[in-house]
This record gives sequence, structure tokens and C-alpha cells, in this order.
Amino acid sequence: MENKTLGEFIIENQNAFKYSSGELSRILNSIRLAAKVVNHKVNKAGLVDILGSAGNKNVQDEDQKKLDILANEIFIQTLINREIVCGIASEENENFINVEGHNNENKNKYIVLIDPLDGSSNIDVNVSVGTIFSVFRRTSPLGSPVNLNDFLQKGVNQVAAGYVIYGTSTMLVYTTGHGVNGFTLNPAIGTFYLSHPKMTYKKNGHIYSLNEGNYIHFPEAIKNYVKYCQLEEGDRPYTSRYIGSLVSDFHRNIIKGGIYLYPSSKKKPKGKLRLLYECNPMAFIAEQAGGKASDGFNRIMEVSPKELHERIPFYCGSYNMVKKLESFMKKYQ
Ligand code: P6P
Repeated sequence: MENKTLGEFIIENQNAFKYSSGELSRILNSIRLAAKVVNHKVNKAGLVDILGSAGNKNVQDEDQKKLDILANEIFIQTLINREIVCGIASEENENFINVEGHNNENKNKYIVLIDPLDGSSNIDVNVSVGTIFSVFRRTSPLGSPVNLNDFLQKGVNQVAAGYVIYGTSTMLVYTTGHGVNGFTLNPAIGTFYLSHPKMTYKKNGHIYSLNEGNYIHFPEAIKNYVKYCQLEEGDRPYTSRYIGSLVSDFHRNIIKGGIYLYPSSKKKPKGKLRLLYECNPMAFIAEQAGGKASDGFNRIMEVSPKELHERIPFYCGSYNMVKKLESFMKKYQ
């Protein structure tokens, strides 16, 4: 029997979701549509002159690639046009967006946080990039404008999270708290098919992913952990694999087993990754796949956010590997 499509899967599982009112399904469907449009743009990038810096800087003071801007606009417009969310926050926007409904009556209850094109520094060198999204129920009263606290919720409150990886094939991987499922796009007909049902981490992986170029700036605990990974002992040495695109490194590790690390350093005391629209959604997916996500000491999804674009050290992957990393942080910190 032909593999189930993402559309069929969303409908089938809508009833399993206790708050199902169809709104969440419509959000997932609009992300599905936007992902196809961005995929088309990303795949064409080499052909059409939309590569290279757009000359602007985003809130992270990083060069904005034109595709960053395009992907951001596509996801935001797709969500706004369908009037299915009351608020949106994006890595590319300094402030969150309050979505006005018809005659200013917006009865929608969900907000979406998004990193529209993560790993964008890889765009020009034809390496996989991705989109990361996180969905919460608003905490402020229905019908009123959203406020910052709607977005500063702990990751444990997420109702859905997922990523799109624009790689050798384009995949959409997501969870609504009932496990993790991966869908591969058939570009010939523009349909996502269930290709990776019930994605689950190996408890013990043999891959570690971090930018070892920052080694001298790492905390002592991380230096010792890297040496531990490289030691000829037991099931080690591990293999070092680092693509420099979170979605790609995460995706390889959830399939093969492994740990992704973005530590704090002297240069980046809070690390580089953003808590709200990178670490929390990836942590939700990791935990739903039997893995673990930590800031080195605490469960990522228990951290109380203070700012929209705050950064946090991030260790995520196979359960026992992250546990081991945390033991190093405790012992050497
Ligand atoms: P570095 C991409 O910019 C990103 O946010 C993640 O996708 C990636 O894992 C990381 O930063 C790469 O950062 O400092 O190693 O180049």
C-alpha cells in the first residue's frame, strides 16, 4: 500500500490530540505548504541570483542571506493568511508579531516560533539547511493581542515541534507529543510521504558533533568530554561529524545515534543556539524520540525563558551520551 501522506497522517492523528479542534492540523498543513515553497526556492538558489548577502543584518547581527528573508516571509505570510495563529516569533524578527484577525477579532489560540532557515551560512556551499518550528497555546486571554509572556513559556508547554531539512531529499519531521514521525517529499508530485515512522534514538550512539575549532575556548568539562570521546577504550573512539547546520547534525544523530554539542565558551558565554526557536523544539523532538536535551545541568524544556532571542548552551541526542556529558559538567565544572 502506498505510504501514507502527511495530510492523511495529520487527519488520522488529529483525534489523538486532546485539544484537537482542527486548528493545530491547519497549522501543520500550512507549515507543510510553506516548506514546499521554501524547498523550491532553496533548490533553485544556485540558479537564480538570490544567493549572497541581502546587505541587511538580522537581530543576531548576522549577514542575512536573501533566502533567509524569503523563507521568513513565506512562513510568516502562510501562517497569517490562513488566520490560524494569534502570534508569531521568528529568529529574523526583533519583535514578535501580533496577528490581527478579521475586524481585529482573533480567536485563535496558538502561537508559532520559527527559525525559518537555520544553517544559512551553508546556503552558498550547497550544504543542507533547515527550518525549525515550535507551537504553543497562548497564555493571554483569547481575543486580546498576544504579549511577550505568550512566547516566554517553558518548552514543556509546547503542543507541537518539528523541522524541515532541505537536503538530498526534503523531509519534514515533527511531534505533537505522541512520538516522532518523518515524511519525505516526492518533488515530482509535491507530496510528503511517511518514510520514517516512530523515529527513535539509539540509547548509546557513536557520533559526537561539535565545532572543535572552538576547543581552546571550551569549559574544562567539555575539553575533557571531547578527549573522552577520542579515547581508545570500550566502544570508543567515537566518530566526529559536524555539518554546521543544526537540523542536519540533529537529523543524522536521531537516525544513527549520537550527541550534538554547542557549549558555552569564552567567546560565547551563553553558547550560540537560541532557546525558544532552536533548542526547545529540537528538545521536544529529542525527548519524544527517547533522547535527552540539556544545557549541561538542566533539562532544556524546564528552563524559564527571559528573552525572545536568548541563547543557551545545548547538548542533545542519545540519552546515555547526554547523561555522560552532564556527568562531566558536574565533575569538572
Ligand atoms: P558554528 C547555524 O548558524 C547554527 O545556528 C546551527 O545550525 C549550527 O549547528 C551552528 O550555528 C554552527 O555554528 O559556530 O559552529 O559555525
